[in-house]
Amino acid sequence: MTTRPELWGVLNVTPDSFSDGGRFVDPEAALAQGLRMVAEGASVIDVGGESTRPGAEPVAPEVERERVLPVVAALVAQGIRVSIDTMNASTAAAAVEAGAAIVNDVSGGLADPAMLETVAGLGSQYVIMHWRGPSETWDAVSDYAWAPQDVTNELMGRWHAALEAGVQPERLWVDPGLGFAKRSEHNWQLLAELGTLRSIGARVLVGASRKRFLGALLPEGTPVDERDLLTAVVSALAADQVDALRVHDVRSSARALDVWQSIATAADSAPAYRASYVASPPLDRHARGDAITLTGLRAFAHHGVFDHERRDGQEFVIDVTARLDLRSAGSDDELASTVHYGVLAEQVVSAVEGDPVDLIETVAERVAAVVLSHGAVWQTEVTVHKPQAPITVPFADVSVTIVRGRS
Ligand code: PMM
Repeated sequence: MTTRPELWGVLNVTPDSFSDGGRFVDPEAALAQGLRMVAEGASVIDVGGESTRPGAEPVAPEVERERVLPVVAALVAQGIRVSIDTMNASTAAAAVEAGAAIVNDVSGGLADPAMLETVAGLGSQYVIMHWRGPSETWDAVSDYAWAPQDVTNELMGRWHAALEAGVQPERLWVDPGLGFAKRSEHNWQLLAELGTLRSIGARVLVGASRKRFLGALLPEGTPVDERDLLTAVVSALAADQVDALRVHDVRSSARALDVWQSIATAADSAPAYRASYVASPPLDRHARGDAITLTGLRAFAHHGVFDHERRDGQEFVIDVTARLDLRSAGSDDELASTVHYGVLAEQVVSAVEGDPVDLIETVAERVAAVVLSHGAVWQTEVTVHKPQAPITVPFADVSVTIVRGRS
């Protein structure tokens, strides 16, 4: 079952944010905008009091708190789930005290050394965004060997730091930080390979909304809010891979998710037999050919339609191919990132040696189910050989092969 991602509405109570600077500085206007975004489909309002726009003046934490706290409190009083977008531990603590449920830290705990411990004590959720430093350093730190892998590795480091500080894993989110020390191509690469981020095991938030790499697709001088259509397209295209999307215009992204959801629901309602022969390859084309293969597994069992086969038993030989994305295992060298072939071999043999059945087709289905019980495997090919089958003419081997996958 496909789950629709949440929409987090951006509420910048700053005089100088790049996309909506100055519009919601007045707490009443901010509350009205928050309520509007919730009515349009936002389940979280992300309140920020310091612009992260390149060149923006840093804001003292006291000023930041003066801006955000009345707005956080007013939204919370309306029963709205609030996230506080801050790099300052003191602002995070005050906002959670005022009722915020999430701390969204664009620095992933790097800007304020007190942040991780503070969050650990607060009990709130915590968004670790990918960050390589303040905007004035970006020119010097925007090189990546391969952005999806580098960003994932660096986020993994921050994720471990958060765990070490005492934040429980179920409270953590990760965010690739689109536009932060990333050139245009890096943002597109990250969007193309969001699956890599999922390997961290935390929920994934993505904020593409109105960012410059989208604006680069429009004629020069196009107003920033015309990037909302492009943002909405990103929302729909990323929906399979993320848990939440941080957007300024909730309405257009909610509409885009309606379209995505209608397609996803139709896919879920496909008849069960479809799953038995159609497998969806990973969205990521780079991983589609990856596989673990076991050949010549031997099992002794009592399958067959003849009495002597049931009584005496015979040898069955099994070949199995399990297709799964092996890139994380290849980069982190961790057994936990793949399927243990020794365990898989034992499971296959034990499935074949189970209760006797008439047909090797049935044995093959049993083996396929065992292989697919490993969640990472998206498709399996199983061949069951019966070299001593009761065939009255000389023969070398007889086998059946099936290909099964999850839909
Ligand atoms: N982008 C901005 C600010 N905060 N937080 C997260 N988690 N992810 C983002 O991509 C992100 C963020 C950029 O500025 P904006 O508030 O004007 O969108």
